[in-house]
Amino acid sequence: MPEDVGFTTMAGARAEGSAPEIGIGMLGYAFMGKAHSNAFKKLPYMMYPPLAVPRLAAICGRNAAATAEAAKRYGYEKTYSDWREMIADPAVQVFDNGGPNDAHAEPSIAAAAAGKHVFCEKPLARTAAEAKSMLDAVEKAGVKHMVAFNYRFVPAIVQARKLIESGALGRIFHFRAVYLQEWIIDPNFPKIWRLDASQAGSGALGDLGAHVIDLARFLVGEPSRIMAMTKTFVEERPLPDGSGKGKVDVDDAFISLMEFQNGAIGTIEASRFCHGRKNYNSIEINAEHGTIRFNLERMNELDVFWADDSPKETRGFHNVLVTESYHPYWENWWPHGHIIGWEHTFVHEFHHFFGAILGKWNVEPYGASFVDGYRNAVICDAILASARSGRSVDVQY
Ligand code: SOE
Repeated sequence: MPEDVGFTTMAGARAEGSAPEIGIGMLGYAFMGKAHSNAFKKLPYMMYPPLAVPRLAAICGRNAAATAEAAKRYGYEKTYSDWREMIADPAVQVFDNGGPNDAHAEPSIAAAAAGKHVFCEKPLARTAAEAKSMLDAVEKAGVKHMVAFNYRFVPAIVQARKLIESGALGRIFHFRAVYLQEWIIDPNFPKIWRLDASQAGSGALGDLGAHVIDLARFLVGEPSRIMAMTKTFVEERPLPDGSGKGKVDVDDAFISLMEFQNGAIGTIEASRFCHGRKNYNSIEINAEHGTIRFNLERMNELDVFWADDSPKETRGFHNVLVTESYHPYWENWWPHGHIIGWEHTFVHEFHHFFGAILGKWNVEPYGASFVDGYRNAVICDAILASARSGRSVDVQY
């Protein structure tokens, strides 16, 4: 069994000798297809020498012309329009599911049964039951599995985790997180798949809320109880094919109270109706010895307040630029202050997954496995149940 190495060991791991190739079968060519492909190409020369070299074996998509264009753009060797054929390709060792939420379960389950390691975008599934079927499949197949909760791989978030793990912050009292965007306030924005429950499962909850739920579990621990409300501000939208209007059956926003097994309490929320908030994933943790605060729109910074800071006359929040060579992952990048971006979290994430595939470490606790994806889905289901009943709901995995 691989050892549970610390984040520093894992982040600094490098190939001894020539690194093996790992064949990638990419499902999807849109936003996540672009983010993942970019990371596959950058990884070998930035996490250098790489543990493994991703071979862009195949990319699959329903639209043959768009898939062919993506293959040319990123350098995939083959294209498929049927994921079943791509999964059968012996050149594919890793099935990377970057498709919409309703395309997560069936292809990932089939890929696991075919002996492929599976990397799946978040949220893992539309419901906890669907997520559980995916977890059962990968565990039965004995393949490695990971969910793309990429914010676990922001250096500032890793640093926050290390501060908590070391005990420096002490007992945690509060977790407070918001993930706010502004892109569907216009009622004429069409009812795309992210606004359709049959395709997405939920709205802001599964798309943005899943991220803050994962960070709550990654930094604080397991929730024990939640109490939530959801809201759909625009209840009808134009259909993408211009054939009329459709009812919006997902949340535009949610707010939830959270109680954790370790006694901490918190609030989380997500909305796509916040003018001026572009990709505002902001968290704050208040603890026994201090407070930490992070904002994705300033992702290289971590604000830290130490209760015992001295002299007390100058006690205040420190704004730490998390870009020193001793900060997580920074030995791979640039001199301090030369900041990195959202795209680089995917490079770190695949470095982590490849190390797990090579047996150097486990996906957990620093990466999110399908167990984390399933637990996340249970919490999302509990939030929707609480919003429907108006009562608190215990979180039971
Ligand atoms: C859209 O809301 C989105 O792309 C999410 O799907 C991603 O997970 C998030 O990282 C950025 O916003």
